[in-house]
Amino acid sequence: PEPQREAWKRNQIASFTDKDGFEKEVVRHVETTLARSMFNCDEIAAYSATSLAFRDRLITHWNKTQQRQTYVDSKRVYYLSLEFLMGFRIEDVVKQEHDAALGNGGLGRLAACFLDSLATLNFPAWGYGLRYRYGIFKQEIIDGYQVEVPDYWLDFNPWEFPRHDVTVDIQFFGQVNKKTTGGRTISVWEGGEIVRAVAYDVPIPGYDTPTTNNLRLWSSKASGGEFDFQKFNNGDYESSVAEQQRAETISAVLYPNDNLERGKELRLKQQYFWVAASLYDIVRRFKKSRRPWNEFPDQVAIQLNDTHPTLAIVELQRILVDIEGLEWDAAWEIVTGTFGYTNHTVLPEALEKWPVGLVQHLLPRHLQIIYDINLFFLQSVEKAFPSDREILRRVSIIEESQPKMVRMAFLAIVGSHKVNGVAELHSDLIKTTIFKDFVEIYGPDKFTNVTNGITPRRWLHQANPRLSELIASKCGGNEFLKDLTLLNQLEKHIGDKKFRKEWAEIKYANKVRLAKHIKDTTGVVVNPASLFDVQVKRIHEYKRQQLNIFGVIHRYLTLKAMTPDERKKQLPRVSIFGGKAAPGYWMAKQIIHLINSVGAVVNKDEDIGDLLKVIFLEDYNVSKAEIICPASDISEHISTAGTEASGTSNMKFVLNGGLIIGTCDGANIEITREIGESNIFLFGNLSEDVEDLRHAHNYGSHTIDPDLDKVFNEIEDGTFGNPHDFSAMIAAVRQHGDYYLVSDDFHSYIETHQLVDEAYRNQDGWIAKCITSVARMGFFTSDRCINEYAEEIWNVEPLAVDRRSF
Ligand code: 4GP
Repeated sequence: PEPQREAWKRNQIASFTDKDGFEKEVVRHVETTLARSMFNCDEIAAYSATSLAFRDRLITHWNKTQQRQTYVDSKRVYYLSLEFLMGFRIEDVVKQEHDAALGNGGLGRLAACFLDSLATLNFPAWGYGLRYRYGIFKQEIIDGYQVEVPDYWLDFNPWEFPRHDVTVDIQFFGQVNKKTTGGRTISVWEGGEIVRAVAYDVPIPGYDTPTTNNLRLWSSKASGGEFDFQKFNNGDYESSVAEQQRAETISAVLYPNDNLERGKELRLKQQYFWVAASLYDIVRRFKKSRRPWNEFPDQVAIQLNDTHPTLAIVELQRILVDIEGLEWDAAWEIVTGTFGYTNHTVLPEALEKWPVGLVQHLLPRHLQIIYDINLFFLQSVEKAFPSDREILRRVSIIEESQPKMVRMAFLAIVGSHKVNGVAELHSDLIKTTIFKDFVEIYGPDKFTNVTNGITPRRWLHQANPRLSELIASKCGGNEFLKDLTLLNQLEKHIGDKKFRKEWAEIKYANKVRLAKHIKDTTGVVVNPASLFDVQVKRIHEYKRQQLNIFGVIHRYLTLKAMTPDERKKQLPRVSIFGGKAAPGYWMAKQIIHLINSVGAVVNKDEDIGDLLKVIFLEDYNVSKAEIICPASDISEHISTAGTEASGTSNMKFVLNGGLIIGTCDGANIEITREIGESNIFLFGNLSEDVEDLRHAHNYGSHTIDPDLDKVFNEIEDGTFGNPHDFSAMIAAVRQHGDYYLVSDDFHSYIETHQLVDEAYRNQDGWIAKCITSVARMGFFTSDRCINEYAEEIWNVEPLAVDRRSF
């Protein structure tokens, strides 16, 4: 009401236009919310009060954004992802703050960057995920081995808001019965068990805009309330809480696999629980508008982040046909108009398949619908390719294996209007390999590419504030954080000596900071003047940390063979590794063990001193990436060509003024195109040759690179501990066909590292390369990705913001 408006405005949460306003709010929270005095305000209290003060403002913006989006009711984007690898950190006070580690690696971090861009660009968008009680495990290194420790991250999280009033009951198991009502036969899914989904909301603020979107995470809870008092009173305490515990298990833990699927029943339960709750929410919001159903795709775009949410396609078809009473064809047109599917990998072991029997048991009605989707799809294929029986077998959503399997990627393609890969090479590869038949069936237009990107707000401005500030001083202020192509203004300053000097000083300071972190966490002292060579990412054979550590051993042997005088001429290097291995991935764990074993020998070798240090940083995560990326001179993106869909840390390192050594794979190729071949160190075989090489290994003669052979011999001599521990790694190359082409690429890898050394000796030239590269990185902002998705896949517009109303 008008009369109260002014009073309401006065009482509104201060919007912190000045430091004092913020400080007052912090003090207010210490004294009232936390009921303490400033004299007994410890770190935790200071942290809590600071976040609460900030949170107040966030909530105001969030509420207004939501009100406005509801009022305008334009098309919304829903990003469904089982992982959102957020990471939070505010220096010092914030040692208190836990990383929100709800993801494994690239796929989850991409989702987090996308949320940031969606809000910054003012798109009406929601993220939907699961609120895991245990995020990705914490990694400890004990005696050189990875040990997993649970990460219970929900102790105190000021950034989430439980919505106990937003709940959805999710059904599992049961049976399907046919019923006739009004002359129409319908399928009714009955019986089974119900688990309740409770919403927890996390506000996602945009940069330099009041738009604050919502990330909704579902938590599972027993539907029958806290516990069964009846059983409790009967003295059966254990089973009175059993139901609750079983229900809570669904959202208890993030599966710790990256680029690997393991067909566990609980995982399928997670997937259905999450998509059913999210769709219920989305459909409820749509129904409020009372629009006809055929307008659903004009109001709703749902993006499937990998195949994990593919059941959403089936669930929406079920809602429309079984519950809303639409005809099959009309419903299917709505479904396919709504969904888009992003593929993130071509690795066969990562493609999701579920046993038909398991789906039948858990989701009986969904299996029927999947069979019907498949039937109609195969009928259309048969019509188009009448004499080709083979193609039907190849593209069927049901794989006729023992046991029969549901191929989730095929279901995702059939149920979406667009399918995209995440870098040019990868998008081409999916069209010519795993999804080739579907390009024949649907034509090429259904398949597209959106090359990944990263948010410069976090990966430059927050992670590397000094560099961001220096860049701002040359690019006309902070605008570049919203339009990253403005970085190109840096190029005209390359000749400016003072600028280059400042640039180099910032890099050095960042290296000092990382050196301190290394000292604090490993006890090893490294010289910040050395070349810092970094490979941090999930440990995986295809990412080839083994190639890196074999290269390090080669360097060590080369240095050992030198005279002291020769050694003096060598460039000191620190090889830094970090990354988690999936707990069940034995070979990846052996790789970690080898890296640590090499470090243990090299780091205390007095002949070598500073010339080579080998560091394994424990528990690599988003917060640590923010310390590591700004401190890197060269980073390694050395996957076997054709295996890394895109990679995004390659972009983070270059944007932070580091160069990269890499294969012609994923986004490395586009990075090269943008920054120029002379600013990147490429090596190794090309993707088009990989198949032939593998074939030759298995069916022709396979000779191991002689330098690599020497490395293997040294390991086998016991230089780095019990050789038996590493025999499988060596055998993978020597005896088992060297699937990842370690030997084929070894020589060119070593040679290219020599070029890196030479280039680094010319510091002026090196800095010029770094600045040029940063200047040309504008393309790799996630803002560009989101605009491409919006235009090509979602058909949504941003919602203009009126700042005065905030
Ligand atoms: C990852 C890819 O391995 C990585 O190349 C890509 O940059 C990232 O997705 C984001 O698109 N894939 C996975 C996975 O994490 O589990 O498939």
